[in-house]
Amino acid sequence: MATVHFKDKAFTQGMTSLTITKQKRTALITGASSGIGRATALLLAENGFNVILGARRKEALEDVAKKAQTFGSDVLAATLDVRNKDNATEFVQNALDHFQHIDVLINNAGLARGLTKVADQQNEEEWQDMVDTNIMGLMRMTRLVLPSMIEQNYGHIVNLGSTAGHEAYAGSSVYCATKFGVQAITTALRQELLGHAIRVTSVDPGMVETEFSMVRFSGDKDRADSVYAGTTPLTANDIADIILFAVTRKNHVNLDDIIVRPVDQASGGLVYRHS
Ligand code: NDP
Ligand code: 8X3
Repeated sequence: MATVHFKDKAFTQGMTSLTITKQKRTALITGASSGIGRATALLLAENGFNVILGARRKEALEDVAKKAQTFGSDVLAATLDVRNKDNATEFVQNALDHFQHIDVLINNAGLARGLTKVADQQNEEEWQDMVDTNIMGLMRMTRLVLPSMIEQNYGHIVNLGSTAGHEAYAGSSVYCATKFGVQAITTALRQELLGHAIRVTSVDPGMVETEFSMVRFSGDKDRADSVYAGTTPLTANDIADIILFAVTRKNHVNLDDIIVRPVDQASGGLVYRHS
C-alpha cells in the first residue's frame, strides 16, 4: 500500500512499513506546493513515479502529497527551502535514505520578485532572493543529487528555465539573468555529464497562469490578474504534460531545450488580448 511520509514531525502520519516499488522511478520535485511543480508531481505520480516533494509551505505540500498518494505512489514530502544549504542537504539525504535512488530531479522552485527598472530598485533583497532561489538553489539541489545519479549511472535533470532566459525585458533584468543562467548551467551540465547515462533538459515556458504573478507582485491580485487578462495563457498542466513527455522518452533520447508559449504570446511583451 502506498504511504505518505512527512518528514516534518508535525506532519508525520501513516508511518507504516514502506515497500519501495523497485520498478517505479523516483522523481524529486522542488517547488511542489503550487503551480507547475504541483501539477508535475501529480502527473508523474499518476503515471507511475514515486515522488519526493519539497517546498516551504507545509499545508500546501501536504495537500499535494495526499493527492499524489491516491495514484498509488510512494510519496515523501518535507519542507524545503532551496536557499538553505543545511535544509537542502538534509532533504536530499532523507530522500536517498528513503528511496535509495533519485532518478529524476525537477529543479522547478523559482520566482520573480517585482517588475522594477534597475534605476528604480530600492530593495536589493528582491534581487538577492531571485539569485539565491533560481540559481543557487538549482545549483545546490543539482550538486546534492548528482553524485547518486553518477553512481547509479542513470538519471534525468529537468531545469525550469523560461522564455525570459532567451530574451530579456525591461523591469526584469535580474529575473531574466537568472533564467539566462539556467540556460548556461543546463548546457554546461550536459557537457560535464557526457559519458554518463544522465539526461539534462531545460523546459522554458512563456506565460503560465500560476501563483507566479501573485508572488512577483507581492499578493497584488489585480496586478497579477492583469497579466493574463483577455488572453489564454498556458496552464501548469500544459507544462507538466511536457515534462512527463521529456522524462518518459527512451533512455538514449535527450530533449535539450523545450521552449513553449501560448498561441496568444509571440514574445515576452507581445501578447494578444481578445478583449
Ligand atoms: P508558483 O509560484 O506557482 O510556484 C513556485 C513554486 O516554487 C512554489 O511551489 C514555491 O513553494 C516554490 N518555491 C519558491 N521559493 C522556494 C524556495 N526558496 N525553496 C523551495 N521552494 C520554493 O510559480 P510557477 O509554478 O509558475 O513557477 C515554477 C517555475 O516555473 C519557476 O522556476 C518559474 O520561474 C518558472 N516559470 C514560470 C512561468 C510562469 O509564467 N508562471 C514561465 C516560465 C518559467 P513555496 O512558496 O511553498 O516554497
Ligand atoms: C516567466 C515568464 O514572461 O513572465 O518566466 O518572464 S515571464
